[in-house]
Amino acid sequence: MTETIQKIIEVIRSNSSFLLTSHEGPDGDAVGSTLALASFLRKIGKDVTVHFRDNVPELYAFLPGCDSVLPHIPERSFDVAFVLDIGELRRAGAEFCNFKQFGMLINLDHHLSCENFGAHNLIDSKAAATGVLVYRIASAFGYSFDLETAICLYVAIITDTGSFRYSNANREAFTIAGEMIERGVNAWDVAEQLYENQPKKRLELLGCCLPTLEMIKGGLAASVTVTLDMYSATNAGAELTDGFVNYPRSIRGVEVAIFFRQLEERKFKIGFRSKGKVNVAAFSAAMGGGGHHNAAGCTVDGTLEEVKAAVYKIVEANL
Ligand SMILES: [Mn+2]
Repeated sequence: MTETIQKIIEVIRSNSSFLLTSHEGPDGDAVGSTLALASFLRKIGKDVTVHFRDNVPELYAFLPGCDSVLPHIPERSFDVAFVLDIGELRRAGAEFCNFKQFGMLINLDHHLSCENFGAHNLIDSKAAATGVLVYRIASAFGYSFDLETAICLYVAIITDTGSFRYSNANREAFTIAGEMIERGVNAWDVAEQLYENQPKKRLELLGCCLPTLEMIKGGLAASVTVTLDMYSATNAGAELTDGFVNYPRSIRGVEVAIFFRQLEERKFKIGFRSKGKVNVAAFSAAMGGGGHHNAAGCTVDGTLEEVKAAVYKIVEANL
């Protein structure tokens, strides 16, 4: 057990109320790791409040504890706040960042670049998911994993490893997943919830998105775009665009896929995905963003033409 895990366990043992949060636009690891920690802490008798700036995507609504997530932090104090999977504290949202009613902040993360904003920072970029860090803590605590906690941890790992396909799918990820199966998680039930349960309008939105495919640098990179007009045309929202970037990445010869997602008239969220040879965290860092070797992102102001030109320039120069 590392010293940091030892210290975090001491903090858990000696305190009773906990506030947990993760990043805006929560993904499977954000939701899964936070709800796994919430489930573990509740089972050992702690008072736990979970706050996310944004709604939990419908896709993860089946996760135990999802209905207890609060859009606003209650007016009270907490002994300890945990921030999970976040990279930068500001991604927790203004409400959490302005909230000061807790005695200590603990940071659990696996991003390549993560600020050391906590009193304790358990940061390991080799961990496949932040859920892995929650597992290490609960496991070192001596916790016997129950089914609810197990489902949350399994989802954190399966989503952040792309169903065990990405290079971060290491032995520890498989071992923990295997243990969670032993605790009663049914792999097909989870896969069915995550991948065989799409609303029809997601496919309609994908139908608008795919014709925007552009090849860059002789086919080494490829991009697709989703605009606000496409949302109105299909009555679909941004939460349904998860995974769209995998289509350009799936093309033979493409090393880097780029997803332009319009946030406002003159504001785009840019997602980069790599097949592994290229570190796309460097691309997003050049544009003020962050992320991992294989998955990174940033937000850029401008028209689609301006944003594409700026991004393509960086990709052309660095690929
Ligand atoms: Mn993660």
